[in-house]
Amino acid sequence: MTLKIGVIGTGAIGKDHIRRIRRNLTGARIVAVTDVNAEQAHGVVQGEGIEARVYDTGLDLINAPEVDAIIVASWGPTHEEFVLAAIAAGKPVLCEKPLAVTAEGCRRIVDAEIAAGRSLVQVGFMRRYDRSYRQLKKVLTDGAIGAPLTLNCAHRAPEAPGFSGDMALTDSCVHEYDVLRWLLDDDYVSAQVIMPRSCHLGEQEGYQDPHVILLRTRQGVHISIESFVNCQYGYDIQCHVTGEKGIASLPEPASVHLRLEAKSSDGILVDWKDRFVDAFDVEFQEWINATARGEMDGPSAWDGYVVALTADACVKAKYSGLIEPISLPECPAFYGR
Ligand code: NAI
Ligand code: NAD
Ligand code: ISE
Repeated sequence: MTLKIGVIGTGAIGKDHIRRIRRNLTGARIVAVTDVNAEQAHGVVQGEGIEARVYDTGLDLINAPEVDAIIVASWGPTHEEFVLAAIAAGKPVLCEKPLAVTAEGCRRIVDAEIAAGRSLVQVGFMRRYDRSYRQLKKVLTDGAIGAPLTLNCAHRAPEAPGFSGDMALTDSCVHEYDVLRWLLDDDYVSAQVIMPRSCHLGEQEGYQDPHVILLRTRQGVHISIESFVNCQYGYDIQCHVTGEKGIASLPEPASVHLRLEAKSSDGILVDWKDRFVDAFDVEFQEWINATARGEMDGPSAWDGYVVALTADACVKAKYSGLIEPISLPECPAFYGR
């Protein structure tokens, strides 16, 4: 069976997902697209040479009879409406992060999915599908370094086009909030945000950069995340876990080691698309396979909601200067945790 997919949003990442489904993956076909910029949507259909109908609105696409499943890759503030409409139509939906721009919006999605009685929603937290994070998780699960005690992480990007305000806490570090609780199989109880001296590039754009985010988990693990989105030198994701008897570090992306002109060096990637290209492929292939079986086994609406509550606590902590509690409601049995 070929899964017939409709894509909402044909911008940077929507276009990329269409390309990967057409060229790299199996079991699915793009049959419909839409974008508020209709010209761009038509351009993507032509450019990729796909036979897909261009719809006027996301709601038309969701309700189109030929569409089996939906990918939401439009701007964050549009996600909630589209995910709720997909649930109402009874169609599986993979929504790029954030699930919704407020925790209340995420909760509405959780409640709607439970009321529908079927798992339909997956959130685009692709790091869970990254080979290096999966390797690190296996080391922890196997108990190789004993119980994890502290984590030292970094989310560094060379530049942050379009960033403003607290987006480091609400837009990019959401990947850390998700992948670290998945890695530890734990949940957060508190957040603190420390603001070091700001870099010039952040200051020019009117926002603080870097931030240091401190999270504590139920099991008492202490996590430190350096978020630095104007670091200039590369796109660099780090995660080092100190356990009772050893340290496990996220493997570096493979690169040819050079000894050249009196220097010994390794390359560093600069674009998140390159760093996680394989993870996106695995994420979408696994989603297509599970959806074709009538299942849903990726990051859930509940995970999207927990991440939103964590982001809210981090923003609160940034301005209060205090350690802010993260009070998670009990996970509904529907999400099986
Ligand atoms: P973008 O701005 O390049 O593309 C968004 C597209 O959505 C635009 O073409 C825009 O015209 C369209 N759009 C906006 N509102 C719409 C609506 N109501 N109906 C139809 N189309 C609409 O943005 P980008 O970078 O592609 O990001 C899209 C989403 O992907 C965001 O939610 C972002 O957070 C997420 N994202 C996820 C990443 C990841 O690592 N998983 C990385 C980058 C983005
Ligand atoms: P983008 O601005 O390049 O593309 C967004 C597209 O959505 C635009 O083409 C816009 O016209 C369209 N759009 C907006 N509102 C729409 C609507 N109501 N109906 C139809 N189309 C609409 O943005 P992007 O970089 O592609 O990011 C899109 C989403 O992907 C964001 O939610 C972002 O957070 C997420 N994202 C995730 C990752 C990741 O690592 N998982 C990386 C980048 C972006
Ligand atoms: C972007 O929004 C993402 O989601 C990327 O994965 C992230 O690492 C990048 O820094 C963000 O801007």
